[in-house]
Amino acid sequence: MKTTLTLNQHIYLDQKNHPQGTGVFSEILSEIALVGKIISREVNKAGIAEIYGLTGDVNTSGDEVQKLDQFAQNTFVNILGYSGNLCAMASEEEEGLIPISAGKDLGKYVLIFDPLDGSSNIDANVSIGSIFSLYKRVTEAGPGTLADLLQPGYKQAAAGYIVYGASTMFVYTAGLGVYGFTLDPSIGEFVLTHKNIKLPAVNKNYSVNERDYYSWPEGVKTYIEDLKKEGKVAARYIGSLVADIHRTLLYGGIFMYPATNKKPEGKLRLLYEGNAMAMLMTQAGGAASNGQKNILEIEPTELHQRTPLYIGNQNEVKKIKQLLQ
Ligand code: AHM
Ligand code: MG
Repeated sequence: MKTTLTLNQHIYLDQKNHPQGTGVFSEILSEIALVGKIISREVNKAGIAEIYGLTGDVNTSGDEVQKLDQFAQNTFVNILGYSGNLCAMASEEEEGLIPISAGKDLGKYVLIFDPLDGSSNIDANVSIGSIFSLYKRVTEAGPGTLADLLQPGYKQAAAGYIVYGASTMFVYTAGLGVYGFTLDPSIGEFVLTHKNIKLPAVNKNYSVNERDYYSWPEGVKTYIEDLKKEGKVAARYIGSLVADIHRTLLYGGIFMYPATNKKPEGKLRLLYEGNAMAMLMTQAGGAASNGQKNILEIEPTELHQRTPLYIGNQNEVKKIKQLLQ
C-alpha cells in the first residue's frame, strides 16, 4: 500500500520548515479545509436536500443567490470568524468588510473568499467551487480595516480553491508550489494526490464564453480566430471558474474572461477570483494578466473591483498581451 499523506499532515510537515512560525497559518488552512468538507457534504446532497433551490435574493454583484451560497457563506464566517486567527474577512457574497464578532480574539491575517463560485451551475449538477486568498494584515492592531483587505495579489500568503466535482479537491499554494488533495469520503480526509502541480507547456484547451465575441477587443478576436484557423486547440468552457481553472492547471491552456464594450472591466472580481487563481497559476509556472498588467500587481481600490482575466500558459498570455497593445 502506498503512503497516504493527508492535508493536515502536509500542513504540519510544512510548518516544521518554518520554525519561527506560530502555527496560526497552518491552523487557518486546516480550518478552510474543514469548511470545504462541510460545503462538499451539502453540495453532494443538493439534489435531494430541502436546501436545494433559490432564495430569490440578489447579491452585491447582481447575481441570484441560492441557498447553498448562503450556507457556504455562513460556514466560512462561522468557522474562520471564531478561532482568533483573523482580524477581518471579505466575501463576494457581502458588500462590505466582515468584522470579527465583538469579544472574539483578533489575529494577524485577513481572509478573502468566494464561498461558492459558479453557483448558477448547481441545478445542472455541474462542478462548482470555493476560492480563498489569505493575507497578513498591514495595520498594527485592533479590528482589521479596508487597508488590510485591499492589498495587491503578490502579497497573498496563501491562496487556493476547493472544487466540488466528480470528487472534491483542495488545491492550494503557500508560495512554494501548488499542491492538490482529494477528499476520501471514506475517511473524511483530503489526501495528497497532486504533488507540486506544474502547468503542462502545451496549449491544450482555450476556454472563453464566446457569446461576447462581437464586443471583445480586436486583439482577443484575432487570438481566437488564429487558434481556430490552426485547428489544434480544443474549446472547453464550463462557465464555472474553479472547474475551468482546475482543468487549465492540469491540462495546460488558456482561460479568459475578456473586457467587452459594455463591460470594460470584465465580469470576474479581482479580490475574490482573480488574485487567488493568478497566484496558483503563477506558482504552477503559468501567468495571469488583465491584458496589460500582471493580475498580481494590480493595486485594488475597492472590494468588489472587477478585472478582465487572461490566465494560463505563459506564452498564450504573452500573445494576448501583445495583440491587445
Ligand atoms: P459567480 O461568482 O456569481 O458564480 O460568477 C462567476 C462565474 C465564474 O465561475 C465563471 O467563470 C463566470 O461566472 C461565467 O460567466 P458567464 O456565464 O458570463 O460565462
Ligand atoms: Mg464568484
